Amino acid sequence: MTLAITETLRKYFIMGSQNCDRDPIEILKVAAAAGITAFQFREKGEGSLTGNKKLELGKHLREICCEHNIPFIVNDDIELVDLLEADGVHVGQDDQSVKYLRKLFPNKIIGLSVSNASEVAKSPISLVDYIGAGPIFDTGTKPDAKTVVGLEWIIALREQFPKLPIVGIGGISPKNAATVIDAGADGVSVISAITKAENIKQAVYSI
Ligand code: TZP
Ligand code: MG
Repeated sequence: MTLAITETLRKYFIMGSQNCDRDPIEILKVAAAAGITAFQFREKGEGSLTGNKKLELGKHLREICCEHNIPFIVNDDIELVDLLEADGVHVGQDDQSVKYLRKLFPNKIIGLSVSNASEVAKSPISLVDYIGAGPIFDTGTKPDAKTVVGLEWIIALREQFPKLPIVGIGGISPKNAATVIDAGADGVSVISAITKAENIKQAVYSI
């Protein structure tokens, strides 16, 4: 059974090996069994794998998502989208244009990060399946994260786009996840709340 995109976004786990001090394959297995609704392979930044090692890890993670019927989304790397037969791709403002991606992947999930009103103004919102809004809270995971935008950003986006699937990102944890949903997001995307959790199963339940 395929979930609607808004349901898919509800517990959206993002991870690359650089985020893990345990085996990423084991982390994803536990998170998938515990009920994440989507996964993004984001192998980038300091300490990340490249080339064949990146591809090999991606294959393992993709397989786990297949077994659990969880959409597998690739961050940025268009070549990997094809090689891993991903369900979708997520890009930021400075990556491949959404127009180009939509031509390339007419039927895949396309997600776009937006952090402020001027980014929204220059983005072809009608061509994306969802937007990632943030950073909502302080995050130690992304050194070059943009200015923290707070829950106000979710509220503003929801007002402007009543029907657009929105997922919050940045500093989201079991402690504050509900506030992101209450502000109008369809879901939360998290990295460290799961990769660094003592009890991954519990973390997935509580976001
Ligand atoms: N984009 C904006 S904040 C962020 C990304 C990829 C990092 C989110 O990581 P965490 O650990 O959930 O704060
Ligand atoms: Mg990017």
